[in-house]
Amino acid sequence: MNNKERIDTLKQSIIYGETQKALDGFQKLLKSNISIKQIFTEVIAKAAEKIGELYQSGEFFLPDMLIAADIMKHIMKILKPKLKEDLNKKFKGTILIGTVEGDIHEIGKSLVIALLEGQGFEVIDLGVDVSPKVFIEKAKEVNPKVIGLSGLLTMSISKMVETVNLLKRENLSSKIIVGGGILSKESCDIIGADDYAKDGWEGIQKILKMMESV
Ligand code: B12
Repeated sequence: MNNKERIDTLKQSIIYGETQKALDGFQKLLKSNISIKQIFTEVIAKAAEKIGELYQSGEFFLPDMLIAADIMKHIMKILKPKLKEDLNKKFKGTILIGTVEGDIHEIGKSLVIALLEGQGFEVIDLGVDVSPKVFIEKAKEVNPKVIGLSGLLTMSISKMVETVNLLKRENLSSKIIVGGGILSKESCDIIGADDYAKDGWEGIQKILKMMESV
């Protein structure tokens, strides 16, 4: 197998959720003369892009996306320290993300994080049940370009309102995006966030645009 075939095989096994095959293929690529940067740009970023397209076109469903995102997360864990130097050179900015206070749903947030990391963003995950105070303290400390609030419960909307109000009071330059099953454009307007994403892929597209405008 030549390098191009190795890259294509790994990409396909990530996209189609063949976990063991993907992890084996990744280890083989690490031992080859293919650079870490190439693995990142030609495998991970391309696979993330393709998964998003398949999901948007209705060929992929959530479980397909979740399995693929999990494989990418595994690979990124090993790749990230090796990539650090390259990533720092073309640093796109930090994203702070968490599920708001009172809400412990984390699957959607983890998926968004895996997709963002697959694209080479630096993501700080505050976890779940994150109080407005913790969002504000961390935002002041790291000055993220984008802050992502996740929430799946109806009551999470009022927590988002509270968090966004406090963040705005701090006059931070960060853009705020909200996401999670119950949200809509209308609730986003009520919350006062800059934008809303209905799913992870739309979130990535919107965050990319936000990054350009900050
Ligand atoms: C799994 C689940 C749980 C699990 C969570 C496990 C975990 N570790 O996350 C458990 C069992 C713990 C749970 C608990 C509860 N749950 Co629950 N849960 C669900 C369920 C079935 C799936 C949620 C899910 O993971 N979806 C898949 C992910 C991928 O979708 P997603 O989160 O929407 O994320 C996508 C987008 O929204 C977006 N996105 C999400 N976050 C973000 C953030 C940003 C920044 C961006 C850009 C995008 C983005 O991208 C993601 C990927 O595409 C839903 C029903 C449903 N079908 O949604 C109910 C649901 C959300 N739960 C519900 C409820 C009521 C509860 C409980 C109160 C139940 C109870 N009585 O104990 C508790 C609440 C606990 C708490 N305090 O949070 C209700 C909420 C109703 C409401 N409107 O308030 C739902 C809708 C079920 C229902 N129909 O009644 N739950």
